[in-house]
Amino acid sequence: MPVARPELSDARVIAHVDMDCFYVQVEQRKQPELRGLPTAVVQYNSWKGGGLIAVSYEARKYGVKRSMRGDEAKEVCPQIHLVQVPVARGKADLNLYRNAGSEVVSILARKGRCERASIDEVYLDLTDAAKTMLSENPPEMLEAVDDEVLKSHVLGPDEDERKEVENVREWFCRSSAEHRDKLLACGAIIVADLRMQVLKETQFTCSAGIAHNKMLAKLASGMNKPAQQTVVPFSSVEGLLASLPIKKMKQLGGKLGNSLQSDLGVNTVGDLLQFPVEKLQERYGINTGTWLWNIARGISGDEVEGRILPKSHGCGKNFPGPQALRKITSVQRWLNDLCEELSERLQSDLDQNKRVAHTLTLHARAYKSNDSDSQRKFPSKSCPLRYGTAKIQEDALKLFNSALCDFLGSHRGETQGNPNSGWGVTALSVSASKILAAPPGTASILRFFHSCEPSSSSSEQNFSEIIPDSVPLSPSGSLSCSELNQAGPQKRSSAEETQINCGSSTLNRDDQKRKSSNYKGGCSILGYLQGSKPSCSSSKYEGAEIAQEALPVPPSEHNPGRPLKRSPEEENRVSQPSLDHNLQRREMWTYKVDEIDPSVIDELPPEIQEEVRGWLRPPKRANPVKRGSSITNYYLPSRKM
Ligand code: TTP
Repeated sequence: MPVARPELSDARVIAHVDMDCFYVQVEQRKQPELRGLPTAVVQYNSWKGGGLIAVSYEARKYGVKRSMRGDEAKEVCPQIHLVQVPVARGKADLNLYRNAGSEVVSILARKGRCERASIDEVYLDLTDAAKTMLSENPPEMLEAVDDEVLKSHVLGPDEDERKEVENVREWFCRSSAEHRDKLLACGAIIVADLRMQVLKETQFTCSAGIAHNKMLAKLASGMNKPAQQTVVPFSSVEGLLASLPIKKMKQLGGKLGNSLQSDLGVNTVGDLLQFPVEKLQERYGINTGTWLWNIARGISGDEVEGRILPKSHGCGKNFPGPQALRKITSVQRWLNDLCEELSERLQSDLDQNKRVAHTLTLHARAYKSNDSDSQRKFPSKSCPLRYGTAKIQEDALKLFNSALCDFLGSHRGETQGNPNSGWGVTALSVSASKILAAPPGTASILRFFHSCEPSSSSSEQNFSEIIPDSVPLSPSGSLSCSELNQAGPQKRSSAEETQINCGSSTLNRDDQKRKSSNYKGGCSILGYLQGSKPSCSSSKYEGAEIAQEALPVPPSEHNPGRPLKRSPEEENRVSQPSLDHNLQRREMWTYKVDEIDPSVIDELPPEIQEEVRGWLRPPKRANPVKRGSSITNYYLPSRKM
């Protein structure tokens, strides 16, 4: 639902930058021989050569469109080069394009607040940079204006201005211009420069819109493509909106736009001007009514959010027609693949950006084969996200089972005996959201355990306890799942919360125990590392025991690949917990203490640093361990995990 926000100031300078035929450009950079040739990127499947998802401007001249199949594109443009999207785990692998988008964002973010709006679009708030330029180096004082600036399109100056301005150079350099237009001119000069930097550093072209708010900037960026920019002076807003078809406006492409057309006879955004705000509010509610009244006047107070990283991560796949999944085992297989990819992306987000996601959501599209009520939506379900591929897979399957129960509704009885009958899944996706900065030390702890654990699953187990749950246990003690409105914010009301308690999908007591033993500020590191143990132990002995379990000594000449073997006396001591026993365990924990990278400890929360340092005080040892042979190697960043 659109949100009505008053315009903060009409002297803001906002740019929307959109890459040109982005996937094609990424592929052309990989294969430079394709540059300048009609090219399209195809999401391959065997039906008619797969679907086109990006089309070069050269191919568009021949009438090739994104909606076409590969075979159709060949018919209208026989010389077209079709490049397939890379495939991993049986589905499109978009990492290449995501990373290319990140390269661009890092350049565009140099001049102001930057919001990554999609894989290839960015909003910039250049107000401060434009103000600085206007005060220090105003365009009217420039001896030469860059060619890229002069290629800008300045939207329809009104009659008075037209007399005054004969060409783009004059528009940029007018000393008589209004202050807000002078700021826009500075913004456009900055954007032209940024676009040149993007081209030089990445070989990609992009187009941009420069205006006083996000809505107008976005409208303008698509007006002149490829590799051009369009400026919307204040005086041209009314003219721009007067002829803009209502469906072209973001958020008016669907039901709301249909209603405006059929119920109010509104065809262009400008047509909305005739309706008083009360009438629009009465018909569409206070918020939407106010928003409609605002957009008719080019008013939009949305701010550029300072966010260059994605808000969520998602992996999905469609299973059209005969490919629909009809068995739990097939769903599980695909879910496992999707969760594996999601887990990898969460891991690299944590490593690179020190961020953790807190909510796991499952979405699907499905049908019931023997039900006339085929409109029923497959509910989306979410739960707190536990890190580690196996845990994400396990939770995603539980969410699916729970959603399937709800979806089947009254048919549940019939299908419970055979959950593999009577339904088909045509799309499946998992996403991770509510991404926040990781608590200090999280990444180090994870690296620490990943480095030392021979099997990733046990390290994942430990790490999963580090993530605070986003949803508390429900009063009954079972883990809550909530249905999410896919389009809206992930706000959870108690009414929305539904427990997973459907047959095999009920989360087990181990899950509950883990939830209740999460780290609470001030507890020991044990709370971070071992959710199934008492979370707030004050005993270093227990700490040593856990550390020992969590840190198998890596193979070395002192320990050739198997646990330390105890002597008979040691065995005796182990059978009776005693001070000696503690020391023995402590000895095992401190076995390679002098080789532990202190920076790992520095990153832990202060309240547990002291405790850990207590464990790590180097004991006097008769036989120092040979350096380079053991845990040090496991910590080295260059070590391949
Ligand atoms: P767009 O920005 O919509 O389009 P584009 O960059 O290919 O072309 P234009 O110059 O007209 O902006 O999409 C960006 C990329 O996202 C696009 O290159 C491919 C991908 N994409 C899909 O995979 N599926 C889709 O349905 C759309 C619209 C885009």
